[in-house]
Amino acid sequence: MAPPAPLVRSARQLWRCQWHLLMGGLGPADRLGRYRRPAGAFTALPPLPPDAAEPGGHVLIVGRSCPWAHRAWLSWTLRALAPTIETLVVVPDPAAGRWRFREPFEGCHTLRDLYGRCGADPSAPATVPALYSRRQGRILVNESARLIELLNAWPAPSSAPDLAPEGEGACIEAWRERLQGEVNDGVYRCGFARTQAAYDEAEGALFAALDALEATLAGQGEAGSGWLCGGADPSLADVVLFPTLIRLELVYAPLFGCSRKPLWQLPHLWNWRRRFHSLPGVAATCFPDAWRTDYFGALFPLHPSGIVPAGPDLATLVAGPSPAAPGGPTR
Ligand SMILES: N[C@@H](CCC(=O)N[C@@H](CS)C(=O)NCC(=O)O)C(=O)O
Repeated sequence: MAPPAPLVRSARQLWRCQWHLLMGGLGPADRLGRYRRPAGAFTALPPLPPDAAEPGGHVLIVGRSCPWAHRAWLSWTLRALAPTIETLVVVPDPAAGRWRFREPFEGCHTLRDLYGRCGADPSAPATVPALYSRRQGRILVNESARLIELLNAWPAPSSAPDLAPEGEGACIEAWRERLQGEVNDGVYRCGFARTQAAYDEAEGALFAALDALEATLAGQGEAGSGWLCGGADPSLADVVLFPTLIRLELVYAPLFGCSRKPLWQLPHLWNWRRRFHSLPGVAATCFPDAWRTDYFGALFPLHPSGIVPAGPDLATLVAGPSPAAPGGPTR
């Protein structure tokens, strides 16, 4: 039997109050209910450190579920920087709302402790990714947009691709600018929206950007390279797109309401994602089970039951041509 209407009404009101309270900490919003990402601590692009080429001098701190860390991890992978930069994976502590080290790192148990030691303002969030210099004993940069630029300038093997070749500069910049707000942060703007209008605005911008990406890739025709700026190798524009797109059906569609159009309906983008995933080393940066557990587990105000959904299987999303593409499998 349905619960009595007055009970439903008061439970709804109570939940709404608590939801706003919880969301205040999780996803700060402006007065129109639009999510506004808080500013970080070490956001400027630092100069290339003099000991950049020395093995063991630098540590890239990442978390498996974080898409901002994922773009740094991808840049590190594609640039083959393992000989000079170690990666260190922190694990979430959802009850405390922070990242912790598996083993103490530089005497610290949590990322917050390390930020504190490096002189970060206590009000700034202790976020991944962060690039730490052992010699200087400090975090050089924690803004992923700058971090990937630094990694692209880092001394790398001659076989490693330049992720920002000069001839593609304007194209890369234009896509990065758009993707950052409308796609990368766009999915969070959908999920953390506090009003229907805020959600509608973010969701509309997100799918308009995905349509624009699809049109760009389709416009390259058969002879195109299939990367966003048409180069022989993926660029930073492709790098920043991948972490969001690879989480789309697994997390952002079911949890953040980014479900207007499943990606298979954008066949060029679907194939782009499959190709990017097949680049050497990329699959090793993907952790679908951890993504699901971390997002659905940590974002309690959006998903109070805490039940982690089962699918879809990542392998099915990167296995073959889009079902909508000519010659693709029929559904
Ligand atoms: N501006 C940062 C944002 C990074 C970010 O928000 N990281 C999240 C995980 S996806 C985090 O570490 N949050 C911890 C916190 O806010 O305390 C970047 O792009 O690098």
